[in-house]
Amino acid sequence: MTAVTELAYLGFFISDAEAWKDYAANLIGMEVLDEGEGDRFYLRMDNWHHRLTMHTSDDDDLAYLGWRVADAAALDQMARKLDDAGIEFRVAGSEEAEERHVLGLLKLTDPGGNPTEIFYGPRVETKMPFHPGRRMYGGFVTGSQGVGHCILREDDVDAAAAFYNTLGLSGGVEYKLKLPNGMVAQPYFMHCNDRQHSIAFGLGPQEKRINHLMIEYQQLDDLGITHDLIRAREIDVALTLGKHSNDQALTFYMATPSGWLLETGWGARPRLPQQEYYTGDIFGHHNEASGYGMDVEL
Ligand code: MBD
Ligand code: FE
Repeated sequence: MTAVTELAYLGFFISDAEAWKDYAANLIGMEVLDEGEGDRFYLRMDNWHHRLTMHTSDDDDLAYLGWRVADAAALDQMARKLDDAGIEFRVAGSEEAEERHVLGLLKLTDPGGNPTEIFYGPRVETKMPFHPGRRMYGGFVTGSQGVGHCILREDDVDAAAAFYNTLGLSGGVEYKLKLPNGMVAQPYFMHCNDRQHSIAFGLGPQEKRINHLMIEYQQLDDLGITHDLIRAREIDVALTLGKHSNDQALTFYMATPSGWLLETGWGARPRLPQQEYYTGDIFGHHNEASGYGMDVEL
C-alpha cells in the first residue's frame, strides 16, 4: 500500500518578514534564502532548496503541509487510494509544482481544514550545502525523518485519524493528561517513519491551525545555545526545558514572531513498534508563559 514517507515541507503565512528572518537565522540557526520574489522567502535546514516557505501576509498561521511520496508512480497510487476512500483532491498543474520546487503534487484539505499537499521529487541543492544562520555544532535532524512534527487543529479526532490513516500514517493516544477543569486530555500521535510522531492533535480547541512545529538539533549544544539566545531576548517560553515520555526528546517550547510555538529538541528516540500511554513527561516541561494553547501539565 502506498504511504507518505515523511512530513517534508511546510508553508506559513507571516505578517512580519524581518522579525522572522532575524528569529530563524540568528536564534534558531536556519538559513534564510530570499530569491527576491517579494511575497515570500525560504528557510533552509539541510541541502534541500528549502524546508519552510514563509509567505508574507496579514495572517500568522500555517499555510500548508507537504507530505512526500517516493516518485510519480507512488503519487498515482496515492491518488487512486484517495479516490477509493472518497477523499477529494486536485492534481496540481506544472506551474504549481514549479512554485513548490517539486516535480508533481496533489492538493487537498484535511478534516480540520488544514491545506495538505502530497508530492514527489523535491529540489535538492547539491551545490548549496546548508549554511546555518548562526554558528552551529551540527545540523538539524531531517532526512528520512522529515522536517519535524507539528500539532494541528483537528476538531474531529476520529475523522483526522481516518484521513491520516489513508495517507499511510498510523498512531493513537499516547497520553492521558488530567486538566485543571477535571477533564482528561488524550492527545493522538501519528507517524510514518522512524520519527516518533510527525503530527499530533486532540489537545483541545485551538485558535490557529498550528499549535507548534517541532524541529530537532543533531547536537545537544545547539539546543543549549538556542536556549541561551532566546532567554537573553526574553522570548516567551510556554513549556520549560523537559523530556517527553513518548519520544524522550529534550525540548522546550518558545513563541515565534507569529504567536504559535516552536518546539526545539534534541535526542529523540525512534518510535516504538507497539502503543503505550503515559500520564506525564519524565521531567520539566512546566508551564511558564500562558496563552499559547499549551497550558497543560505534562
Ligand atoms: C510532544 O512533542 C508534544 O508536543 C507533546 C504535547 C507531548 C509529547 C510529545
Ligand atoms: Fe511536540
